[in-house]
Amino acid sequence: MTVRTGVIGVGVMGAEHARLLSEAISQSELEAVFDVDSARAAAVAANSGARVFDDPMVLIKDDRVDAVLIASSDQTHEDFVLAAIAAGKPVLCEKPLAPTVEGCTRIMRAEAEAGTRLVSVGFMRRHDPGYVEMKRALESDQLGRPLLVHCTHRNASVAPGHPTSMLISGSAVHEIDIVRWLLDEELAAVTVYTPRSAAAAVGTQDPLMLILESVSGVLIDVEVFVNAAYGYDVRCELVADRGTILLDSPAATVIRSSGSAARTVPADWRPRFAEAYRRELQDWVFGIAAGDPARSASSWDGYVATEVAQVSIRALETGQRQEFSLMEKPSLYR
Ligand code: ISE
Repeated sequence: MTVRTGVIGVGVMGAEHARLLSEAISQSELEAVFDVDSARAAAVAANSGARVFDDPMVLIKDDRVDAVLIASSDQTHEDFVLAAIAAGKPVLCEKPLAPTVEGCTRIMRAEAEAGTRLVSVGFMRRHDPGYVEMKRALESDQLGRPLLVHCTHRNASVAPGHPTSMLISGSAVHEIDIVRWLLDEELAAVTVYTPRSAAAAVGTQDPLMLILESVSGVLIDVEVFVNAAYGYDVRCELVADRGTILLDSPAATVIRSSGSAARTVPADWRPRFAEAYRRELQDWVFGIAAGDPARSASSWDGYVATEVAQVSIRALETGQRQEFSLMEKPSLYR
């Protein structure tokens, strides 16, 4: 079976997903695209032969669209995900599933009413070979129980006035998801620290330091620094009873010259997570073809990420440690 996908939103990430679906993914065709900027949609379609739609809701219902990928602006996600569920179609939604907890809850309710899981959330790090290897090492019991996780998340720069809350809801949300997935447990509480702000950070408190506590007592520190200047850098070190595992920033080459050894650092997340995006889409398409359309991050994971991010923003704003109180996990996701 070939899975024909319609992509809604072909900005930076959506255009990359569209390219992968049309060129790099097996059993996949890019069938349709929509973007609020019709010239952008036409440019993507011209390279792939996809049809351009001027109404995303018509795209979702179209008979030749088997599955929907949503990479439009955050506040539009909920309506498109709900429409895909109503049409009975698998849908992969970029994070956040919805910017509000209420929106995520409505999506979980719609999926429960449909009686089947159709929604995947684009937490691509779950498909990154490095994180997959970390999880495998933890599960093998070679290292014993996890005790601490040290996370670093740096972007080269953001636009002036980037809201400080976005350091949590747009960036640290990846760590929130990946540590839940690695540790296979929920988070219990958060404290957010605000060190001196970087000279390059205009109108933004940057960096932030989050200290998350897991239910079983693992402590996780997350440095989020979005004006790090030198490039994009994501690292993670897990400390366990009998050893540690370090996910370093990977580099294809090291240049040794003039008395130094230099590794290149990517400019942003697209080269760093290129393989993760490819594997995420391939696994999604193979899952749909095999009748198992939602085997990655679920609506439940999307809900938890939004809930934890929102409460962490409250911790930032109040300067107080905050505890998470998640709703009971619906049976569809157990
Ligand atoms: C961006 O929106 C992403 O999702 C990237 O993966 C993340 O690393 C970056 O910090 C965000 O701004």
